[in-house]
Amino acid sequence: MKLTIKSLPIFALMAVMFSGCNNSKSPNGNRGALASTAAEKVYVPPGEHDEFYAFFSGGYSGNLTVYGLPSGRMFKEIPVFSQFPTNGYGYSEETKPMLNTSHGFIPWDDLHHPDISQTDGKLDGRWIFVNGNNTPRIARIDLKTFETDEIIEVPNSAGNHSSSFVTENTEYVVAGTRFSVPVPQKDISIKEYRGNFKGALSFIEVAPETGRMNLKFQIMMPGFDYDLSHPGRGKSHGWFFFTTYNTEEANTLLEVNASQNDKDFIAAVNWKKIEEYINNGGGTKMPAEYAHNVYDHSTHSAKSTIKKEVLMVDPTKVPGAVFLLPTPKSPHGCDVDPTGKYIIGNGKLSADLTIHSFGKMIAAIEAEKFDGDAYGIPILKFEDVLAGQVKSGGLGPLHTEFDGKGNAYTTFFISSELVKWNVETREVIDRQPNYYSVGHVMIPGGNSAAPFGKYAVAMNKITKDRYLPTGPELEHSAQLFDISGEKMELLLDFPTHGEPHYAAGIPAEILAPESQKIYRLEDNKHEFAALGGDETRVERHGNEVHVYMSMIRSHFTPDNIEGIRVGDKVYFHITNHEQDFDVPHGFAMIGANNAELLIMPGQTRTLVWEPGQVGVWPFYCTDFCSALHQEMQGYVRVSPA
Ligand code: CUK
Ligand code: CUA
Repeated sequence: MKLTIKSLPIFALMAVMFSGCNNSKSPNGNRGALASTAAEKVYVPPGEHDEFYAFFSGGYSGNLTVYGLPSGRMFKEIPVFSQFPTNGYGYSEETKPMLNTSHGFIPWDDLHHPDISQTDGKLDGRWIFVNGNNTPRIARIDLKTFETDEIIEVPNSAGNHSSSFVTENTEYVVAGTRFSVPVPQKDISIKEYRGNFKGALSFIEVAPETGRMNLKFQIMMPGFDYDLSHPGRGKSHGWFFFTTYNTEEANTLLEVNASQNDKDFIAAVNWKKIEEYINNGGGTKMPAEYAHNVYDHSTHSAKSTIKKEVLMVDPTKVPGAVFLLPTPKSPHGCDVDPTGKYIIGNGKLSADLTIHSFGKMIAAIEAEKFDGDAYGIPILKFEDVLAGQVKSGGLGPLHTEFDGKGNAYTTFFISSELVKWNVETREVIDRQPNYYSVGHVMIPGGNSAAPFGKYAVAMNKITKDRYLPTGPELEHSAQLFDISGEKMELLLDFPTHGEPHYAAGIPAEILAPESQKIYRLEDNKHEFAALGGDETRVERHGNEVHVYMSMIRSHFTPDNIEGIRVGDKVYFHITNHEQDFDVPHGFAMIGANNAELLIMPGQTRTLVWEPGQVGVWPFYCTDFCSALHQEMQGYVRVSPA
C-alpha cells in the first residue's frame, strides 16, 4: 500500500506537522532596508485613518475584534456570544436575552467565521454575520452601530462550523453542522451512528431592509461532518457548496484513521431549486426548539422567543437539488473564486488542491453521469467535474482567498506557508513562510465577486509568537502581506485576541458607521426609563424594588437610597441624560454578583442586586467622565429582613 499522509497514524502525522514548520527561526532576520519600507507601508500617522476595517473572529473568546489595516491597530471588541464585563453585555437585564438558547442562558461560544453582507456579489457593509460553533447560533452585527442586534439558534445541529457565509444578495446566511446527530435528538447507542445520525444544512433567510433572520428551511443530509461552505456567485449563483469529511460515518474517528475513504465529498446544493420546492408546498414541518433573540434600539432591550418548528427538506424528494462531488483527503476549506466558475476543495491531509469546474458539474448533471449515490443523493464522477489540481509543493492546505486579479492564495497548515497561484493556469507564483502554522487567510472582499487585492492577512493557528514573552499562555498572531505585486511581501506581525478562525475586511469608505450616534431621550421607549428629573423614584412591589435612576455629570439621582431589606431583589434602572455622544457613565455596586454597566447617552440599562448583608453599601461611576468623576457615587442602606 502506498503510504499517504492520510494512512499515517496520528502520532506520525504530528511528527510531520512539528518538523515541517520550523521556518522562521530568526525573529530579527528581516531587519534593515526591507524593514524600513515595510514600516512605511503600515505606518498610519496619529490622527489619520486606516484604509480598511478588518473584523477578526475571536474564536473561543466568543467575540469579534475590530482592527485597522494596514496598521494592525485594534479598535474595539464587539461582544457577541460571550458576556463582556467591559460594557455589561450579557450581564445587564436588557442584554441577557441575547444569550438565551433552547438549553437556557449560554454566556459563551466559539466564534469562527465572519462574513459581510453583499449586494450583487459586492460587499455592501450593512451587516456582518458570525457563527457560534458550540451551541449552534448565527449572530448579526449592525455595521452602523457595531452592536450585536440579533442571534438565532440553529436546531438539529452541533458544531455549527460551515457558516456563516452569505449568498450574493444576502438572500440567505447559511449554516451546516459539523457533527451529525440524531434528528430529532434521542437516546440511542453511539455505535448506531451510521445511517441514524443526520447532518442538517440550514438556510436562514435575511430580510432585505432590516436584516432580520428567519430559519426558512433545513436540508436533512447523510450523517457526514460538514466542515466549511461557500456560496456560488455569478454563473453559480443559486448554489451553495459544503465540504464534508467522515463520509465513512464512523462513530469514532480513530476508526477512520485506519480505514479511510480516499475521497470525501463537496456537497453542491441548488438552493433555488429547493426554494421553488418549498414555495410549492414541499418540505415537512417538524418540531424543533430554538431561540431567536432580537435587540430593539428604541426600548434598548433584547427579547428572546423560543421557536417550535422547522421546515425540513428531504433532498431525495427534490430532483436536481443536491449532488456530491468526490474530493480527495478530508477537504476543509471550500472556496469559490470571484467568477463563480471554480470550487476549490482543500484536502487537509494532502499536498494538492482540487479545483472543480462548475460548468463541468452542470454538464455532468445534465448528462446524468453518476457514479452511484449516497442515501439517494447522486455522486458525480471525480474526473467529470475536475478542472485541475495545483501541484503546490506544500502540505496541509486549509483555506483559499482571491485577489480579483486571477490569483488565489492558499494557506498550508503543515508546511506553514501562504502560496499564491494562478486560478486559470494553476501554476504556483510565490510562497511565503508563516509564523506559525497558518489557518485562514483574509483578503478584504475575498469571499465576494469583487475582492480588494491589496493586502492579505494570514491568521496563525498554533499559539507561538515572536513577541516579548508573556508566560506560557499566548495569544495568536496574524501576519499582514502586501499582495499588490507579483511577490508577496511580509509587512507586519500583530497579535489577535482568541483564536482567529477567519476575518472579514472591507474598505473603510464603504462603511458608514454612526460614529456620532446619540440615542435621544425622547426616543427612549425603555419600560423603566427615568426621562425627566421628576421620574426618578424608588418603587417597591413585594420583595422587588425598582430604582428609577438618572445620571449626568457628575451625579446619580437618587444617590441615597434607604428602605432596602436583606432578601430584596433590587433593580437599578439607570438612564444616562448626557447630550454629548461620547460621554458614557458606568455603574458598579459593591457585592453585586454580575458586572458593571456602561450606559451610553440616552440609554437605559438595568443591574440586579440581591443584598445579603445589613449595612450601608456604596455604588459609583466606573467610567472617568469629568473632573468630578470621583464624586459620582452614592449609598444604599440595607436593613434586616
Ligand atoms: S477554521 Cu474553524 S477550526 Cu479552518 Cu475556519 Cu479554525
Ligand atoms: Cu460618570 Cu464617571
